[in-house]
Amino acid sequence: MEPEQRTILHLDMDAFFAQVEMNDNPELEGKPVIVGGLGPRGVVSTASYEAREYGVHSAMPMVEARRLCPDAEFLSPRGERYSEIARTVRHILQTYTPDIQPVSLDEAFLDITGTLHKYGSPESLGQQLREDVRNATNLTCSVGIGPNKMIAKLASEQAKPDGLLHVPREKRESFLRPLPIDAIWGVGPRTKERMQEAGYETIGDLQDASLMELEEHFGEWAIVYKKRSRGEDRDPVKTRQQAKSISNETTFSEDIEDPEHLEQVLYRLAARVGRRLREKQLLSRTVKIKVRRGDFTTLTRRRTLPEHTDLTENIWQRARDLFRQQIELDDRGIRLLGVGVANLQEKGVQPDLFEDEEQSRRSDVNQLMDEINEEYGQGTITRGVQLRDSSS
Ligand code: TTP
Ligand code: MG
Repeated sequence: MEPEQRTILHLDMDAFFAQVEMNDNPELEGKPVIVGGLGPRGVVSTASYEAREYGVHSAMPMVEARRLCPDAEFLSPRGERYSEIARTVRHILQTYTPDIQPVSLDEAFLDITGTLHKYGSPESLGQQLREDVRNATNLTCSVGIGPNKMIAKLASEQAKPDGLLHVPREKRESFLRPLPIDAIWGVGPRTKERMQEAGYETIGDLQDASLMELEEHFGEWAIVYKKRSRGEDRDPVKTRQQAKSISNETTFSEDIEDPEHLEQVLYRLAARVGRRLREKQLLSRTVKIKVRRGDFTTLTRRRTLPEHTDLTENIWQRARDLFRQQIELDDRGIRLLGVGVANLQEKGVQPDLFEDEEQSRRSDVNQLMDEINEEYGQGTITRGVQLRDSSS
């Protein structure tokens, strides 16, 4: 479906783990319930709305939750049970549309563009769905509906708990206007800080800024923020099949500490991933690295790109940035390195808004390298500049 005509629904269960526990054990009804790791280093998975009033929230250390709300019920998670209920919910979703993108156990996007007519309005479809979920599980959920995934998700957040909010296409700008800048997808804590330093607090501030002004602060990302602030998001609902990722990793025969050596390996992995992307005619927007240390501690870090790409150069640059900025090398050495891409879409689905001369030049070089490597064997040619920092 064309992005201009889509209707997207986002469903998210309310205080999922806690609600399941309360539903399975009526004695917990009305009490603050906190589910999570109960050991000394445990963290909160979720807190019931009663417990949230004491300031308890997901990812908080359990010791702190105990301090804030000592009289709560503290429970360790029952993963099997939550998955069982998640499956029930998934089955209900499938009676509405096959175009479902599960995001986590308790959350999914649905492209309801094609089924809307059966229900009369987005609201009545959403209410029917909430009722079906309620009848099958005895649990409440919240639903957001909008012209794209970003709006739908923000709408379901505002509808919580046990609510529904529909933001029609023509209302999206006014809906976004009062929200804080980090409601925009891709604006994390660090970008938020930078935006605030530049004087932008709300999405409305970004709506009012000129593109040129934004470019001064955010470079290539300005256009992305501008579009997002207006409520534009062309990312389609991706079924599990389409959401697949591509990755390559390598384990060393002995642990490596030398950063330059590691970056060379990182480059080769990025090049292999880029080649596989191009073979499959796919573009990616998320680059991931995986690092396993000598003591088997494993870290993964990911970053989203401003544009879809299949270029080795772009994948490599992000992978290297992640490696340099987020991985601290120490005497444990590195045992395994991996590079991957996710958030894939087929080439040609989206007109490339970000195509420019530099990009097409790189594209030519990549294609040439693929051809040469195909003819003469992998690794025949790699970029001479591969380890030079071309972003600075
Ligand atoms: P969320 O949907 O983020 O949270 P929630 O359902 O508990 O509450 P809300 O009403 O705000 O949607 O996450 C769903 C479940 O995933 C949650 O119940 C527990 C689990 N979870 C974790 O284990 N760790 C986390 O950090 C988060 C955010 C969630
Ligand atoms: Mg939830």
